[in-house]
Amino acid sequence: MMITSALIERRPTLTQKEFIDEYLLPNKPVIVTEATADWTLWWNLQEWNSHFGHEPVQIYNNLFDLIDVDTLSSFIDKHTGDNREDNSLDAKPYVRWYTTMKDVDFVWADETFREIASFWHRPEFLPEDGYLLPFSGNSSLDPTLDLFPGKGLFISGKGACTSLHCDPWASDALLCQLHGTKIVELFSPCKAAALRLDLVVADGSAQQSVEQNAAYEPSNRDTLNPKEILFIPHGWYHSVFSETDSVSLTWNFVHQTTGRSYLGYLMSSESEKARDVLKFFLNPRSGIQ
Ligand SMILES: O=C(O)CCC(=O)C(=O)O
Repeated sequence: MMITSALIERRPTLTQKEFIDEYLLPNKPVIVTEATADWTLWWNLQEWNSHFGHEPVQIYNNLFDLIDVDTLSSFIDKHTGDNREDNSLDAKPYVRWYTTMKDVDFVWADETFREIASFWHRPEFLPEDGYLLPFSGNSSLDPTLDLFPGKGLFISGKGACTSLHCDPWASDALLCQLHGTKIVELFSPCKAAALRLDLVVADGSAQQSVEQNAAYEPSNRDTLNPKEILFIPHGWYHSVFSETDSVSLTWNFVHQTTGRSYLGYLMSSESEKARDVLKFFLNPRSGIQ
């Protein structure tokens, strides 16, 4: 099949105004390459293991179904590096170690994020305030400290993937690549209907038939490298393949700039499914540390 997908636009840095006017408002993906220049979180898997290996983490399948809870060191031993247990083509387990997203006790990553807070900072292109999700009122938010929906560490072995999906809550996302490389495919919202989405989302096996059909070619296909930040706009279906063992840091948000789509989502029956998460993040204080 001829691949004609475009690369994702890359910018070294962006001001907040440039980010809002050129990407957030027009709902367009971008990779920012130098916004993390002074972060110091470039740990390899052994370093993550030595800092947090004893911690229990959330382990998911190729989408967002929780399949296990195990220690990080056990996951790293079994599913990464040369000792990788699983060389089959089956979906490989994936650590998606989220911080608190609803009012229940769980193996959330909150404490780990507190411990790494001094090793990174809010990318300067991202607004400090004006958030609708989490609802921040007049306060500013800091992703190193405050809770955001979908905030977490994604840790995966070579060959693991996150199958085609669209992020919930009509939210935008940042995916910051800390270690290893990932191949990212993005489908613009105008392709959504053609993807027969309910089938693809409900059953990861449909992914393959989508990939084999030229009509479903991604709008963009690119490799996300260490230190780069990918902006994934709301309504864009995407899949992500770990080309190597990988560590990423991610969070979702809705800024007032995209409030109109968010309002449409809140008024739709779709938002019913996310009632617990919305309730948690719409309480002005619950996400703010
Ligand atoms: O990095 C990944 O595997 C998945 C990232 C993603 O798709 C997301 O955060 O929505």
